[in-house]
Amino acid sequence: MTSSHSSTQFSDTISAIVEDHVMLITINNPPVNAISASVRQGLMVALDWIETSDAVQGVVISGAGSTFVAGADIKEFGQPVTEPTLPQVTERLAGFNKTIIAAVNGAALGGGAEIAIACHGRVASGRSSFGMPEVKLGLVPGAGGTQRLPRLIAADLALDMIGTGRTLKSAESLEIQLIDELADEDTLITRAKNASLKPAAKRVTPHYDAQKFANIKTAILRKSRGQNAPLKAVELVELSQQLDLSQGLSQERQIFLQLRDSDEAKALRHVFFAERSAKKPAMLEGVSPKDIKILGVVGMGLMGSGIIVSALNAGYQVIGVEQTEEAALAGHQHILSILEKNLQSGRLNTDAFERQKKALTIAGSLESLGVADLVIEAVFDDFNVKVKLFQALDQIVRASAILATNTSYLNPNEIAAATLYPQRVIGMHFFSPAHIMRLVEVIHTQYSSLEAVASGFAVANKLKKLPILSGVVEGFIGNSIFSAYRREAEFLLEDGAYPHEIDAALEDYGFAMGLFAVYDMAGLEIAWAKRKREALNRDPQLRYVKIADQLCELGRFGQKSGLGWYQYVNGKREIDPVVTELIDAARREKNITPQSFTKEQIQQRLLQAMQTQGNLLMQNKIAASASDIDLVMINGYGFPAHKGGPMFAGGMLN
Ligand code: 3H9
Repeated sequence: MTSSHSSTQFSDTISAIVEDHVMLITINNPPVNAISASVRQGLMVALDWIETSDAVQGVVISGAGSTFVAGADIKEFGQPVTEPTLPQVTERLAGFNKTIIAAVNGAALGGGAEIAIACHGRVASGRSSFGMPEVKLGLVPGAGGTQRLPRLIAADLALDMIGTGRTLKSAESLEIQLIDELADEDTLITRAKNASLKPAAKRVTPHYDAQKFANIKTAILRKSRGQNAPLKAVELVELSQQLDLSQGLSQERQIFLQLRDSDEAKALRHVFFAERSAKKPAMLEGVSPKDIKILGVVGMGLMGSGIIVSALNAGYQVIGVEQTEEAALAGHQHILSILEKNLQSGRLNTDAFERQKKALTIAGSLESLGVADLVIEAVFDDFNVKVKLFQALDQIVRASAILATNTSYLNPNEIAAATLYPQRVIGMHFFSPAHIMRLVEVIHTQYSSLEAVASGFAVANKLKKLPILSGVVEGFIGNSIFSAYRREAEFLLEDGAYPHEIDAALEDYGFAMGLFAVYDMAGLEIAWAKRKREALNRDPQLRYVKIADQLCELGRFGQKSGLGWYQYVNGKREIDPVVTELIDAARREKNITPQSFTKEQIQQRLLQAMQTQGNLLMQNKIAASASDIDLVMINGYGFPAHKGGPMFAGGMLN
């Protein structure tokens, strides 16, 4: 411990200052004040000191910078536990003989929220937020959260926070009495200091709504899809209602330690760090993006409207263009209906709603795009249509503007080559519905300038998306891996597994829905049309499964027609003997003796297909890393995050 005139340093990350008999402890561990060993040690030393000091009558704990504390240091989770542990720290805070108030200046997440609720009171600024996101890391709160939170707020509300990991803004935290006072940023510390000089308020465990608790529990269990952490979270919150605090805390510790070393937690930690590293692609190191203020979106169908809604949300001025005034008006109506829904659900307040409406201009011709800094096209996925559009834009937009194509399957190299300035052409492959799905593949063509790519990447980030860089290959990263996966699933059909068996294996693995059920839901005709276009160029030597084509020839286009890979009786999915017979006939035709497959064998073959394609994409420098591939498959194709993605699951990263 070192001491200057007024401030004391208890460890590298914990400093304190005493004023008017109150010690203000500041946790300063940039960038997010994660609770590393130095934070835990420093807090304990500070508490030792305060315990014996007559000069200190109250204590305030706050965080330096804009975060209170973002939780335990996730980087330490792979390593042996070192003392003092966080549960020891929170226990000490909770039982401390002087009043300790948390001055919550920003996000209090995980262990950060646990520190705050172990204190004897909480004063928070409008910038604060509270959450226990441990389930998203395959964990449960491990420093008292599962036991103290349901004693502080109603148990149903605690279950919702702990079981879903959702974060609450300051107003909601106040409403449910998770915090005692809301203060302006400049009076936060003073108000907390005053509170610390009063005796800690006696709390009565709040009454909770048993029916609501049961409903929340059911929803959490239904969404868990093979994940263990949410089940354990529910179990621990239930225990908080049955055991005394110390028994509950010891159960929590035991379960936390088991989960911490589980495959699920390792996989989700991988995803956490994969997302952070995807934000800083090596290819764009040191490259500054252009300043993009006005976005143009051509095509206001489902995809274009979704992109426009995201762009309005991010604060851009947006010009939406359709071919005719009529189509533009229809697109406008659709966008307004999404904004209105957001207003009704409270996602937008009235000011933001009005601002977003004003930020959108609609036009029935391209001329208005002369002022746009970036134009994203979301028109019909046809080469000639897109090239004609980009050539027209070449005559309208400024030379400095960037043109992005949202194509899924066309070759952006060829689109770029047909334009005046190929270096300004990139791909921005959004996923539908674009205002909801996070993934955006940002495509660098062979001509794209790094500045153009960096600009597309920065815009996607500003839209609060997850941009992943991809080189040019058919289907980019996602659809190219998805094709390999789909192809293997169809081989499996011929080799002996039926659609419902493959779907059951996928759902067992953690997918929300099996592949064939998803096909039926999305409709089979678009992929059929694509296969027909490609038929002429198909290598006859390659194995081709024609069952999907035969289904379409029979008019079985999926759920909407009541028939697809399954039959739908009163909306319920059922095995269809007609499909079974088609599959059996395909096997006979190729002289394949069907084998029987276990769930694990099916899962293994499908994973292997994804991994092989993933490795190829890395060798060909289409994907920058295995973790980027994992993020694409998790965020665009429903791969279960708690398995870490296909590359992680295949041991390519651990
Ligand atoms: C826990 O608390 C368990 C306890 O219950 C029990 C223990 C016994 N640790 O996201 P960003 C890094 S589990 C280590 O890009 P933003 C991150 O890697 C924990 N590092 O910024 C990145 O580093 P780099 C429960 C962390 O502004 C940098 O900080 N808590 C941690 O978009 C910036 O992060 C959580 O799950 C951490 N806990 O978002 C909260 N957090 O620059 C996890 C961040 O080297 N964190 N880093 O790439 C978050 O949700 C966001 O980071 C936050 C800021 C909202 C705080």
